[in-house]
Amino acid sequence: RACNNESRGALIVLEGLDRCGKTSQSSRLVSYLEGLGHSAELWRFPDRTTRVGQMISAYLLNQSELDDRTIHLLFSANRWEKRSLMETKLKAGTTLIVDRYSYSGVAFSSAKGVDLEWCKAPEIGLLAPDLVLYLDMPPENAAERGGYGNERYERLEFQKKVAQCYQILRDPSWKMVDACQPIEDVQKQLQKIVLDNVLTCRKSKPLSLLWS
Ligand code: NYM
Repeated sequence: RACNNESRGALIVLEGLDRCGKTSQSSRLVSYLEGLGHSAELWRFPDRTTRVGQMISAYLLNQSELDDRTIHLLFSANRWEKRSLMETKLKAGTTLIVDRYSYSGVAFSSAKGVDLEWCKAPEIGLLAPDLVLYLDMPPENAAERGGYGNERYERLEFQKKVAQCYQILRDPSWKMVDACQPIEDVQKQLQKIVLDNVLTCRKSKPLSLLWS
């Protein structure tokens, strides 16, 4: 019933620090929506499967060095290369649950000291999410969760800066969810917010563009 002529899919983004639970919550949300008969897909950025994504992956694994602005533009290009498919899917009625998006792009690069407005510029014109869910967790707690792997950025001091940058980007429409709660409780809260959003994403509510 979700895929009738009246409805389009919702663009729903999960954001937060590394290790806050975004990835497992995102895949649970997709299962939840599918269980209710909605068409839904799990997307993530960076999408490491493309050629740009492979360059990003090598950088994150410390197998290559790139200037801060260069890697920023690659992350952005990785979103641009998926933009038209994203629009097609949404218009066809599929809801996209997206694990990280432009806000990660701006927060992580500006945490390195790159100017915030400069960071936003290449994101202008990408599809704006219908809903941003921020999984809120103090950097110290995130760091304790199974520890960090070996990827770039997985250091407590840097994550504290990223948290500050997210605070600057945050706007009143973001839904903040306390990610320190048990995983089932976080999921229940997310499910309610997401379902409400999916049900209101009619075609009469057009897609908008970043940054609005
Ligand atoms: N990251 C992610 C960025 O620096 N810029 C971006 O635009 C995006 C989407 O990549 N530490 C960072 C955040 C993460 C890392 O993400 C890889 P993940 O979710 O661990 O694959």
